[in-house]
Amino acid sequence: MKKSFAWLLFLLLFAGRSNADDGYRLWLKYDLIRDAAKRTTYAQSAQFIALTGNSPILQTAANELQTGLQGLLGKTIPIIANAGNRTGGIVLTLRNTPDAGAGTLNDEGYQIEQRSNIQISAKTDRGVLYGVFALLRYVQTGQSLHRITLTSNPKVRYRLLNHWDNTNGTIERGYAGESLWKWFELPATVDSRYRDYARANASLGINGTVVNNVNASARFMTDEYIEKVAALANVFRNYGIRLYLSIYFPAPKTIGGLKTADPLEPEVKKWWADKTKAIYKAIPDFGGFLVKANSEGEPGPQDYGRTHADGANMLAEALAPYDGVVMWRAFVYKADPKADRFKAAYEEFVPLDGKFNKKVIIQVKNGPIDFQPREPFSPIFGNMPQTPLSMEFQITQEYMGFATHTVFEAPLFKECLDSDTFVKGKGSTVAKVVDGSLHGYNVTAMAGVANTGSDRNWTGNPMAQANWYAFGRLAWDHTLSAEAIAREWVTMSLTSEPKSVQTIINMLLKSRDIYVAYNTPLGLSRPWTGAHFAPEPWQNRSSRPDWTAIYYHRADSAGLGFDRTTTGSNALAQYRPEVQQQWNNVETCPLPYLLWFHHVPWTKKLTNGRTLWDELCVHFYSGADSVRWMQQQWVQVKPAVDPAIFADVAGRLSTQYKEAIWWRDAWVLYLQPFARQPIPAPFKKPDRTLDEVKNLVNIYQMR
Ligand code: BDP
Repeated sequence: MKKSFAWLLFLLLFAGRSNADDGYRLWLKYDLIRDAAKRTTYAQSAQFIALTGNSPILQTAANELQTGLQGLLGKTIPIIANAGNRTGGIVLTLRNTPDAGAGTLNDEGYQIEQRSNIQISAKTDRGVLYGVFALLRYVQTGQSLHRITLTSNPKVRYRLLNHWDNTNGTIERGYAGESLWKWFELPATVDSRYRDYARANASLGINGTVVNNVNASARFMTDEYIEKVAALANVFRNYGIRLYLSIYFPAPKTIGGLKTADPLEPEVKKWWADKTKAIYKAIPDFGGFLVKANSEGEPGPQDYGRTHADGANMLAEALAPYDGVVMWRAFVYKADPKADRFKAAYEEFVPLDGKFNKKVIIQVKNGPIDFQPREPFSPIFGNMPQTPLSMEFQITQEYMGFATHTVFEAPLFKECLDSDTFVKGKGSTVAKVVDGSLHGYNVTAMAGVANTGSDRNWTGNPMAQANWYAFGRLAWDHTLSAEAIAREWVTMSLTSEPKSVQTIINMLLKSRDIYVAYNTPLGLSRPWTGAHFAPEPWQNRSSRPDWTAIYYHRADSAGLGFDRTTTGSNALAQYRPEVQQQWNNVETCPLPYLLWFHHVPWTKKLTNGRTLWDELCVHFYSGADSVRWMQQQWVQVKPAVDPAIFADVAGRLSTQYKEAIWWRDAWVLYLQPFARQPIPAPFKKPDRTLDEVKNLVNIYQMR
């Protein structure tokens, strides 16, 4: 009896929702706060919303505040033009001069203070908008507004999503449906979802979006497509989001009719200058260009004997009359059987330090290879002191189980950002390189490859919304902890019931290590080929060696792992001595990075006393078992989360479990003949053969 009363109370307080939740509202749910006392307290501070100043973004800010509070408090708060002598409201104010009290703010920062009114002030309307979302977050996460004082500035200037979306509606490495952009309908028909996309991003502080794939179509430079993207930009603008385009480097040839795309040719320069002018005519706040050049078969300046700097600078000159930037990607590697792909980007880019136009930012993936579940930080960070470097993270789970596996990426992002490059002594973290504080760059950026698509809930797996959220929050403030971010997201998106919140946070925080354990433990990488989903550690055939799996793990009868010390490729030499010291000794190298840097004998005793083979088995088996644990955790929160979301995630977790076992079996059965060791107790031999697993994968790869 007692128990059922407690449940009733709980349902009233936390779970009172009438409709199944389809996940569309993301973290901006604004469901009524069930606790009437709390509601009254908030309402006392929010009797009106006063707007001083006028701009479309300020208007957006006031409307967002009104909508949010309407949902949370269940009452319409009037928007008035001027607070006059009134008290007890929320005042949105632009303060342009530092002496007006906003001296500690940068252009997009905000300050929230409670005096007779709650003042949300900023130097720009975007700052006010971010302040509004911060205030709403406060209320959504149950914090008191009483005497609130909050000042926050974004730590990097350009905070962008990168969409790998194509003109035909597909998304490269997208797992949540089709592209959000309906190119066939644009510009005449403007889907209301574009606005919802913009507000979700603005609520995190994201201020730019590259709408098309880095493997770019030249069509985006045609008048037809410029008109289409301009229609998107018109929607995004009201939320402070600028639109950027990926470019196809030979566009002057393919659509411009020129004989060359050589960046030093005057006619090519002129073509880009004219094109840029046309884009700015249609999109006055256009953000700039993102470029993948001489990378994975994409053409670029090297095709004409020119450098990345020649190419990037030519585009920067085209952008010179405008407030736009060039984001030039450092994701390059050549098909050289003798080379170590790990070293390629550094070798091509570090010598160009100091040679780039000041409008150029070099966009570097977090790791030296390619968005692996765990990689050491890219050695480029810290080694180009005269060039602004942007961080590129991958939010979409290309290498992390697509939209099926639950993997919370904040710990991965943080691990990289908090890594110490030692370039200016201890504490020279990657984050300090990226936010410009280490080398004094004032052009700073962070990009995340988006995981959004046309699925109703945006990200396919409802839990993957947390990764979009985490990227945005960290792009604003990389000092936030993964736990704090998880807490915000869970509370706003899934439930506010304290025990369930904690259970889900625990599950999220462990999920990445669990994935790594069954997928690529101890520093293994790229056990996939084509589809990047199913295990194929046996893959040894491809048009290029670095597109096989055996290139990366190097399993043989002697051991496992890629020797990147002086006896091997010596990629470690690209890091500072302090970093080398952490990783170059097989006896002391931290286990998560071991096989990134060493070819380790199967029976070698590791720092924890186990042999390499036994340790691998522990990871594969306990990793797969931990997915069971995640399932159990999820079952416990069932009463506290929406039934539709519960069922969706539960289904995905059960597939994840099946696939984790598949990964475990594939690795163990493939590696065992090299290791010639028994599977250690208490683990049981897989109940299928290697051929059976291979067959499963073959079927998976069939069309
Ligand atoms: C790889 C992806 C490929 C991308 C490439 C890139 O498999 O689809 O085009 O990265 O970042 O991981 O350019």
